[in-house]
Amino acid sequence: MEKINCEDERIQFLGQVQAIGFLLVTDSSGKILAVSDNFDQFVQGIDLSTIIDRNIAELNLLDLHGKIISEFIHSTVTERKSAQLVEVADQSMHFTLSQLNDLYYFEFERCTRKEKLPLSVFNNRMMELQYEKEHVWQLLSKVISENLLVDRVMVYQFNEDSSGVVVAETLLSPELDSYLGLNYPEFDIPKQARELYKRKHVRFIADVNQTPARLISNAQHDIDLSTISIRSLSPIHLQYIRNAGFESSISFSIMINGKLWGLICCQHRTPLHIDRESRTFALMLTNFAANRFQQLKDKKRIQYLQEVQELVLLLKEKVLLKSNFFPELKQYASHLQEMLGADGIAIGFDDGIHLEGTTIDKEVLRSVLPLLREQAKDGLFTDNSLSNHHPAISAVIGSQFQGIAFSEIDENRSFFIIWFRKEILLDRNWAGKPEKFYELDKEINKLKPSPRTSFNSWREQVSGTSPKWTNRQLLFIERIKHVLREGLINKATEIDNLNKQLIERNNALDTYAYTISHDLKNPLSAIKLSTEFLQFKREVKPEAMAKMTKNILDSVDIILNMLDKIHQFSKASAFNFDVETVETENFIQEIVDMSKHRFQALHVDVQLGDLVPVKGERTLIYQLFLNLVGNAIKYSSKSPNPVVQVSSAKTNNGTIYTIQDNGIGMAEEELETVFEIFKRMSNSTNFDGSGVGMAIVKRITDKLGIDISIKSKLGEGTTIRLMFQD
Ligand code: BLA
Repeated sequence: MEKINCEDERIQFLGQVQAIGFLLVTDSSGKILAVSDNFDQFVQGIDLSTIIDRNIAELNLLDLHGKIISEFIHSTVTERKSAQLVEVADQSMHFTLSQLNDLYYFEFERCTRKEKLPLSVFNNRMMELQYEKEHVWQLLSKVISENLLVDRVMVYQFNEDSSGVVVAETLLSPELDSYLGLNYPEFDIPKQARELYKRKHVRFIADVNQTPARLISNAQHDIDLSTISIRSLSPIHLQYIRNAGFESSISFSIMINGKLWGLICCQHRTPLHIDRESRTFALMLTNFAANRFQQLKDKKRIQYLQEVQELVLLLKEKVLLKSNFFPELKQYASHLQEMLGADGIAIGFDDGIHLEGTTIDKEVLRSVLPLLREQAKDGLFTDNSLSNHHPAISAVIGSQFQGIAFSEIDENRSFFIIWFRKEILLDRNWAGKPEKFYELDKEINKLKPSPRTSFNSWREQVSGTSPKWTNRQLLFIERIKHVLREGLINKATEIDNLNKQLIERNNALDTYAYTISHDLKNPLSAIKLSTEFLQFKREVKPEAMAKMTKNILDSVDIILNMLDKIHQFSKASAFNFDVETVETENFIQEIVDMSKHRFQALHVDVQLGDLVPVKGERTLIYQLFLNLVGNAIKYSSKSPNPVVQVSSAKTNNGTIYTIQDNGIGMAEEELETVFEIFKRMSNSTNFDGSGVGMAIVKRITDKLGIDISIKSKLGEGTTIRLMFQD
């Protein structure tokens, strides 16, 4: 037989209001479309059967307020509400005019309160709530209990599966059983009711046994009573209240961040019509408490985030800076475990696995790793009921662990963290066995749900789960993953940098190694030339003698200087050269003379312009010019009118040197390879050389950060430009 579900009941279209008031519904012109059939009990002298289709103004009952009503109807604002106390046939009533879609609702409700609530009461209650640090809900239930004087006030929190649990309670009568900690199934407050309660924040029933008034209507559609305070509640729910042993109830929505977080549920054993003003007061207190609760929650969240931040800083400082951080990270395993409220933790890195707390053993862990990876999305997999959701994983690691959080930090390094949570057997106490009963509705021949009759505590053992990972904890996992991943990447760049340094150092070593074999040749050949000269000439004029010996001694100095640098370099683990201002003037002439001798190029016209001092390391700068000026002289020595020009100038951001010759030049297509070692230009075969000089030049300019550019034309000459930084 067909079953009707709880959530199918159209609770706002049932067309009934409570007998504590009456309702008129009009269209925008004031024409009455519906009236509750108890109208004539409140207003005498008007025949109920004549009301429909008349204009509400004709009823005269609204004389006093006609102006307000017509203003209301003709204003352009939608969704308005106004409430005030009015006298209807000598009765004090709360009158509310509201609009929903195209309909206007004139709602009258008896006023039961004798005197107005003093503002000071409200203020004091708010202050109390504002100072509460821990038990906001308990305090709220007490405050509401004192003000509404109902037998039971409960704070009911929705669980994630929409079942709910009583988290705070105040009982006025000690003989009532406490419901604190009891769970209620999802269908006690079905979906459509929860949806409605998001929009309308108070509902109540003054007497579950009072016959409701029915709406008489000729409207096209059922009238939507969503926003009507005196709406009579669902008959199924009224039966529920009766079954629980109560005759009246009232509830308020607890809204947090736009979500229905829970309800304040009040029950009373006898009929009780709580006045509209008291309801509004209780709702305001509820909203106030919700804000306070949110505030405290935010505070705790910030506190947690601070703790996370502290741990992150600690990891960065103590772990990630270490060259091998796995051993250091191990020290923080228990900290990481605690922050997540886990029973055990496993940290894997390369082939190592570190375990702490209660975990599975390493071999089992290795075998389950592929399964975890399979489930992970963006390197994350969490669950709190493995045997139910992932039996294959549960089979490997065993049913004692139901909770797992797997975070893959770097798959290549097999770097991961796994948190474990043990199963906990929960006693879940229900207010009555959470079962729906169905009875046959003969009229429609369908099975209708009906509320349970026993609310005696019923204990359920919940197995196969461990506590859920909260959003905050998931955030923590993400944060740690991010930090460690970043650390790992930095580590990689650090190693990269180290490699670069090593290469640089090798380059520098190379430079000096080439120098030994190459550049020592210059001063050595100068010595050789001078000595040969002295050998040949029996009688040497004192000036010539002085010049020759000076040449020899200078060359020896250069050689000694170079050897000294090489020695220093091989001694020092890090080759840090001194940058100083180098007076090129002091040695360029010397280089010119030496090169002319060496390349038998005395005829080359070397024109030296301004020689501005530059910044760099002495020996390297010397070698740089030795090679460049030497080349210019060598490769122009066989040209018809060889001219070499060396000049310099200061610019805005450095010093520019130009070394220009009109020698053999280089083919454009060969320019690209000019800096390669042992590379000789095809037109240079008639010249002495090894193909090392320009490679050295390049290394020196790289090392000292000098910009070098070459312009050359085959048969016309070469211009080299050096840009020294200040
Ligand atoms: C509504 N059910 C409600 C409401 C509460 C509860 C508070 C809101 C209406 C009100 O304020 O009375 C349930 N009351 C509780 C709970 C506690 C309490 C959980 O005191 C404990 C703290 N109810 C059933 C079944 C159905 C059902 C089987 O048991 C469905 C077939 C329906 N409950 C039901 C419906 C409403 C409801 C339809 C909406 C009532 C309405 O607004 O018209």
